[in-house]
Amino acid sequence: MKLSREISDDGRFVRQPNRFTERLGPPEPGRYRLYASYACPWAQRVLIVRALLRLEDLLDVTIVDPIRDDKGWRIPDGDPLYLSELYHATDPGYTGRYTVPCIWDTRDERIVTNDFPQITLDLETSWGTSPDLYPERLRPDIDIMNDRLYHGLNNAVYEAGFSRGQQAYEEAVARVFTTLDLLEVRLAESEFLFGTLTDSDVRLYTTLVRFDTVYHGHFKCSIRRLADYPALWAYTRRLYAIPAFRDTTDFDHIKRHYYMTQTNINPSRIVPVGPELDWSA
Ligand SMILES: N[C@@H](CCC(=O)N[C@@H](CS)C(=O)NCC(=O)O)C(=O)O
Repeated sequence: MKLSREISDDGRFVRQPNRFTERLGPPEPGRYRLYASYACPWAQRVLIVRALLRLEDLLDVTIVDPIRDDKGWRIPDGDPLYLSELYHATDPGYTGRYTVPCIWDTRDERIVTNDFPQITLDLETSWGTSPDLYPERLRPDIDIMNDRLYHGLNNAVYEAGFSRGQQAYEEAVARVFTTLDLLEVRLAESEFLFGTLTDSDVRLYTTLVRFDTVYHGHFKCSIRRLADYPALWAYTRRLYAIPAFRDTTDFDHIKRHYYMTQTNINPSRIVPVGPELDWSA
């Protein structure tokens, strides 16, 4: 893992920029392939949107092995065997981390995008619009919400977990719980963030569903559990009941990935047995 390059002098985790940021053109059956991991919250967003919009026939998918080795994500029985090969085929000089999600163009043999915040928006606006996950009238509000979710929660849990300084860690954790406290108030009064299911709910879900299982322990976001927030816990289980969310949530991949791959945080690679959570309740 080349993560050390993304640690600032004061121990903060500063995520690398996304290297491939081309916008997705219109769908062409058989042309594009999504590389994703069930473990990864950024990749699960795309898997959920693909399922909600019923894009299975338009966007092929390859799920990588949950445990990364020193060559990065491995593709079970794949040709190529490693995701890195796609990155180098696209940019021979690429030196960053080889990340999911990314979309491979099988015709031109190159990665079109690994720009995870834009991928779902492109699918929602030009690949499938039913249900409308990015309604025109809500777009400014969704954009603001997504930005808050990213800095306050989606990325903040990583900033807490990957930080190498006490102060950096504490600052990130404080941000995580301030955000959860605010969301608890909002979701006590509303079924979804905007009354109707949108892109923002997808982004919030993929962090919440991992919270008690990996972020609470492994990333030390442990002031409270998700289960201690009645409205957020009910909201997450409500989304889990939707097949597109449930069928793309794989706790075995999630646990094995975080605990066995991020060995700087968990050198023993032991995967905890708990927590016991009743997702069907
Ligand atoms: N593209 C973003 C976010 C996507 C991302 O971080 N994906 C993770 C999995 S959750 C990944 O593929 N990591 C590969 C690595 O760290 O080597 C980034 O460059 O940081």
